[in-house]
Amino acid sequence: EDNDLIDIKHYIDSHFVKPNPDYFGIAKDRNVIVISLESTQNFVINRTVNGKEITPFLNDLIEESYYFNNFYHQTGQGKTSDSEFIVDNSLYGLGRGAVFFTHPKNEYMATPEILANHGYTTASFHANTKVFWNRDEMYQSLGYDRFYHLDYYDVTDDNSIGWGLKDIPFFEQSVSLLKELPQPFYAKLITLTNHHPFVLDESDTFIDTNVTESATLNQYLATVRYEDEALRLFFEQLKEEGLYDQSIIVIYGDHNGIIEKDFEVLSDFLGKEYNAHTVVEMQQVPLIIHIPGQEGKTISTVGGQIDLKPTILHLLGIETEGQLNFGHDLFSLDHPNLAIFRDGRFVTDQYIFAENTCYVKDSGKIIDGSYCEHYHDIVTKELNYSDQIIYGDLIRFYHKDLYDIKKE
Ligand code: GP9
Ligand code: MN
Repeated sequence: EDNDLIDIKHYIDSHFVKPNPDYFGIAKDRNVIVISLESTQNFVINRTVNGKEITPFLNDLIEESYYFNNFYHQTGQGKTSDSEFIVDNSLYGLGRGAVFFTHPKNEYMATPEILANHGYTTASFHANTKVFWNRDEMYQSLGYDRFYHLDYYDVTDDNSIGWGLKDIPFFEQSVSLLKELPQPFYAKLITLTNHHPFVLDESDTFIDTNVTESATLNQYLATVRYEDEALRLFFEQLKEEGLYDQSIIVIYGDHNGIIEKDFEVLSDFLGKEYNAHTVVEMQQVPLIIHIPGQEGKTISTVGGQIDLKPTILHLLGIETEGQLNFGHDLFSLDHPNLAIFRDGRFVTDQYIFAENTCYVKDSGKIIDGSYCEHYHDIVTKELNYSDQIIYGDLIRFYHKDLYDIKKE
């Protein structure tokens, strides 16, 4: 097993890309507020229904943030928990099952643990039972000091819908908890209202979204609009509590909300042909990195959730060279522009590969498979290596040999 690790480490080390010096450390010592947006796909950004924006707040926010408009979710059956796993570890989830359930006792080297070693308080906020997705157990292995789960929230019939506490009261109550945390902190907040079956109270419905023949898609657009309002209020509260200026806010979508049965309707709604290329595009989720005091810009690097760990650590001025990360800093000028999906599909700056077909990324035209061939080896290798790390619990060797030595 030690030998497997040596090969893997060699592969990762040889694919390391240097941070961009213009961005390295620009958020040093700031709080990090990570917001996982339930089922939020990128197509809602800057789109209107009946002349009204679906995400008016986010549309304004991206004008003063780093907005990644070529960013993909990479989750599998573990849904939200997979996104959490990928984001915090820069490892892939598993091809079957959810790592949060199958390997919670492994040794990891996750962002919260690393930041705890740098004096950060680390916490996750989510108004569901602590055992859901086995979070209470897995969070300990990821290095979260605190988990504010259902028991910490005041949940009533009035302030809940669907899966539980609505996003607006969730953020309100979370701010009260957040302001008590010793700073700097790494805090992850996970929303819930925009979850299938996308139910909403009349009073929380801000736009008329009866625009497609899919009731699910229509309701989805309305719950996304509600989530956007919750974010707007959350930013106001951060400012009121004096938490805004000394923080950076990282917002990403966890995975698709619209599933296969509605792909065709969604393609129509987006004005696209329904094919494997369009379905890959649907795997885009928003990534917004808001750094108060910085203008930001739109960045079109092709990346995925796997890239967030090195991206965040580099913004905080923490080196990641030598870590076992499959992702790359999204600000790096040498980012490989590759997003690998768990099922082997992938996106590059030029091509999309899906259903054994190579497409030109921008036009959607089918081209000779040889154009995509060069990537197959990398894709297979990365997914296999990541699986080996998880199934073999290989990071425990890494700790022993390298990580602990580095810490001393
Ligand atoms: C549950 C929430 C939703 O706590 O994170 O989980 P999902 O079904 O999206 O994986
Ligand atoms: Mn989810």
